[in-house]
Amino acid sequence: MIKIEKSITASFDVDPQCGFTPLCPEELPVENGHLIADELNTQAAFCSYRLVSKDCHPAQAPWIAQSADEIFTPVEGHYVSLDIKWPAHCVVGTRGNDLIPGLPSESNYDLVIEKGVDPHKHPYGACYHDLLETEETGIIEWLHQHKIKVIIVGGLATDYCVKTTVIQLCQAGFNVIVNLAACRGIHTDTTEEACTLMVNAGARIIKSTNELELI
Ligand code: VGL
Repeated sequence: MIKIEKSITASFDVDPQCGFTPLCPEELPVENGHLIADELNTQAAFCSYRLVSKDCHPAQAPWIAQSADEIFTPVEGHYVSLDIKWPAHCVVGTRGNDLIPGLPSESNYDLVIEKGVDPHKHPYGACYHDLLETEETGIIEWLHQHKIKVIIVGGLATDYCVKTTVIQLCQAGFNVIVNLAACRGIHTDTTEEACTLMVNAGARIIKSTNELELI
């Protein structure tokens, strides 16, 4: 069991949005991505603050694939700010941008972080607006201001935005716990690789909140 001291612990819901679930099949549906709300709510009960990040993309951007063949191909000429193409997802004002059913409304979170607003940037991690990690979103500072030392993370998708956010938080010096029951990945192989990379960065991985207890 991992002992959790609530006053220094925050819960972080990474991109738990309909655009990453079968509720929006034309976007980036992650298998069972819509089924993580209960476990995210349970992990939040161990924490004194609750944060959520959201992909808030424009409808048009250089990284948006125009056909299925373009998905995962490199974005030419933008190598420092953009890497590969994805289907349009989580566009502001569409259902894909909404939080999945079962989560609190945004106003009930302590911090909401919007990312991917600039069409010339498609960040994965929630701590920086850019892939080179030069432009902070403000989360790290916010967590320090609130005296947070431990962060329990869940969300979508394990192999992209969860992985990168977890590694960024580890590098910023936080004690990070990844709750697998509150995450879903896009592909099995990249999800396994993501778990290795997160552990190597210093994160602890738990199967579910059953492994946590409050002190
Ligand atoms: C994500 C792929 C592309 C994610 C976002 O939230 O994990 N994955 N954009």
